[in-house]
Amino acid sequence: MTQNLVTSVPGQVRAVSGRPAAAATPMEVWQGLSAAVIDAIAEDWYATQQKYRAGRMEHYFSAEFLMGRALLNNLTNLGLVQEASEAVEAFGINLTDVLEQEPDAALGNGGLGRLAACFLDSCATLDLPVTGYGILYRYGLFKQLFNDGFQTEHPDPWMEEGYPFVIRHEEDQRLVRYQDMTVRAVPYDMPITGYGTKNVGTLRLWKAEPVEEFDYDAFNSQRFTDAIVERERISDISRVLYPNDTTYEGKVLRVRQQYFFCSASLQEIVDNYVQVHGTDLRGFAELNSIQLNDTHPVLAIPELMRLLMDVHHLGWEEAWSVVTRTFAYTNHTVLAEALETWEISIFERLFPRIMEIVREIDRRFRTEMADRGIEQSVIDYMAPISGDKVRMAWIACYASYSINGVAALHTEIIKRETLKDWHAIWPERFNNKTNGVTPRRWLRQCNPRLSALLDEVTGSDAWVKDLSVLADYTDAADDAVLDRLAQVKQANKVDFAAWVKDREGIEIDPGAIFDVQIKRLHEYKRQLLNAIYILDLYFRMKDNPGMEVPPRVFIFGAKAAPGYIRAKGVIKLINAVAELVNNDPVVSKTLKVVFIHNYNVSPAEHIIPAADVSEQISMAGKEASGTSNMKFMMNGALTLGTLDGANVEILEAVGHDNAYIFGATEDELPELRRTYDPRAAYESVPGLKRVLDAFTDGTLDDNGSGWFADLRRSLLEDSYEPADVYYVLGDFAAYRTAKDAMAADYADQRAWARKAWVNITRSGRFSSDRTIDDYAREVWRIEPAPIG
Ligand code: GLG
Repeated sequence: MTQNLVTSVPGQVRAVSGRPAAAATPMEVWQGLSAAVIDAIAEDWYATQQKYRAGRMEHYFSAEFLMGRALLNNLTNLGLVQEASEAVEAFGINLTDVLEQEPDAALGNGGLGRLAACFLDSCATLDLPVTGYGILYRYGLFKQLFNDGFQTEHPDPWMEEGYPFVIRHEEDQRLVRYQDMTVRAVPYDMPITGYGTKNVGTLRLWKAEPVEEFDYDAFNSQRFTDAIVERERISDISRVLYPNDTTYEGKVLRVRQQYFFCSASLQEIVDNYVQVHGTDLRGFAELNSIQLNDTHPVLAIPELMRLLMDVHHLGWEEAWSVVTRTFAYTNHTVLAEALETWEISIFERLFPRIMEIVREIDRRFRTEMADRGIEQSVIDYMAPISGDKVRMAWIACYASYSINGVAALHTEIIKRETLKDWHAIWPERFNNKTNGVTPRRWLRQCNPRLSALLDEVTGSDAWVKDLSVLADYTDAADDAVLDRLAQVKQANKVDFAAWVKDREGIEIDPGAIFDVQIKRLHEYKRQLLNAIYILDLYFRMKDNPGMEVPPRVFIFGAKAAPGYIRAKGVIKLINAVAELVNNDPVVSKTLKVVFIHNYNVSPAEHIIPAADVSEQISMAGKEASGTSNMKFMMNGALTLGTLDGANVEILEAVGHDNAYIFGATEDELPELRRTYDPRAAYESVPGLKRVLDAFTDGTLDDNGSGWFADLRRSLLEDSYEPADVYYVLGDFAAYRTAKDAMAADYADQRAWARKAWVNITRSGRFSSDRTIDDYAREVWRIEPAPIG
């Protein structure tokens, strides 16, 4: 590092604001401080890129990177928090206020996008030669507001005021050609600092721009609009992130987006290979591997074929041999609607050459399978093309050398069901990589009090780079440490209560149990089950005013895809329950319901350190992994969950005494479902009838939308799908028992703190450093390349 921040920041602030640092706005100070951070890492960043280019590299292709804020993360990683604080205090502003100026880079929907961000952090920290590639969306995930309890969506122009953490590299631009347009792809690079290392990794995000600024002739002949329209059509490609977590729409534009970043990234990777290693592309796969984060980047497979054959003149077999040793595919969900398929007509229209290659892949696939003696019906099912559709997941499975799920149970399910035909033929391609989260952002940075306690108990900050060391301290906690842990949680809850008051206008009691469910709103995640519990508890308290109920705050955060009406119905319902509970003069003394609007990475950093209970209640078999479950565990919240996704492994790590597990298991469900009658549950499980009737009897107001009646019907009546597909009523009784018991256990603060401590110290295997180490050794075959 060339300079100290205290000396460099004032100049940067002056350069950004055009006035003395002391006269600058907090936003300008944020800009200046951020620029000073870039200045501090520039040499190392360049050196890292040069070093990585020379050897074997991994490229992480993802349509989403849910990065959140960058400044504090970088200061934390570089050990510059204190220095930055002094630097800005010198002209009379405190660091917290500066940090609050930063918009979230919300270039992702949920788990999949945030996982990509955690992975980049781990790759940088482990000095691994990995680069992320994606799209520089001008608008990130929509901003959520509530209007009468209904979700409304608003644009998120996150970099409109300037964003110092992406740097435009005009010189590295590429042309991406479609049948109907040619587009300039201009890369913007974001530095990815690691903790306690000089290496700085890169996330390269492509922006779509017209090849020419605008049509000057059209403009000159007064056709102003014509000149602008074409320009805008091109800018559309990187304009918005699709706001669907697991289902998809807006087809042509979405396919354009996917091809856009795949083509630009591959052109660059291939050119780099030629520059460094020469023109014989047959060696490409020895030096490059590409991870496909779900099916969104699968167009990279035919695109690499095209580049190798049409530009670099390899024959089909040679090119196919390179391609099938280059790609690895991660599946993130078993929900059928997320396995992308696209109309052939879209491909024909956008890129006929790519379609021609897909057809040839399909033809050869069919021949190869027939030679293997596979039955025709199975071949038809597995083939890349079926009917008028191209099946992206099937192309990925055919062309990839590695196929992985994201938690042990999920990988078993894809082997057994979702991708069973591929597993039957190529079992060796399948492997599990249980997800992880970065302990830098999700512990070190968001929970300074707990971090300080861990430093003290373990005698150093080594856990930040190797979270597994905490396991040695599970038994090291005496009562004094446990009491300290309880104090840390309490102090975090006090901070959080103030944050909630400020942001949502609701008073909550820091002495209450903070019970939290934060994740995308989806039926399978069963926020509805949680709402039903709250409503039932409300009625139980109304019936029985003397009932001993530990004070609780139920906290939600969730966005629903704008077109997913039933999910929006659940949001409205939870807000209506909040209305009812929070305004009841008696019940509200004990219970509060808070729906945090616009849930995102930054709110999560406030919520998670303050949580006592982590709700992970998806129907077993549906949540591929979950990652908030890991963040909560690391911060000492106890899991209330089903045996789904990574919850299974969390339970393995902490034991039954330190988690609250309930509900039907994945292997029990098929049998249970055969005879399941939700109406019988409604009639016979005490309390259920009253709760479901309250949806429609005037107790809760859906403002005439009819949405609550729809929710009730979805649980009780067969329509186009069977009633209660997600087994909400089936699991309700077990959920209530577990949740009541959990709340009662909270009274013994020391016993609770001990459980929390076990969770924290056993969270090592859920660090994304462990996940990335597994990928690096078993899939990517790359080595650390420290710059010194
Ligand atoms: C998915 C799944 C989550 C998973 C995440 C990251 O729904 O269970 O944790 O990816 O692998 N589509 C997703 O967001």
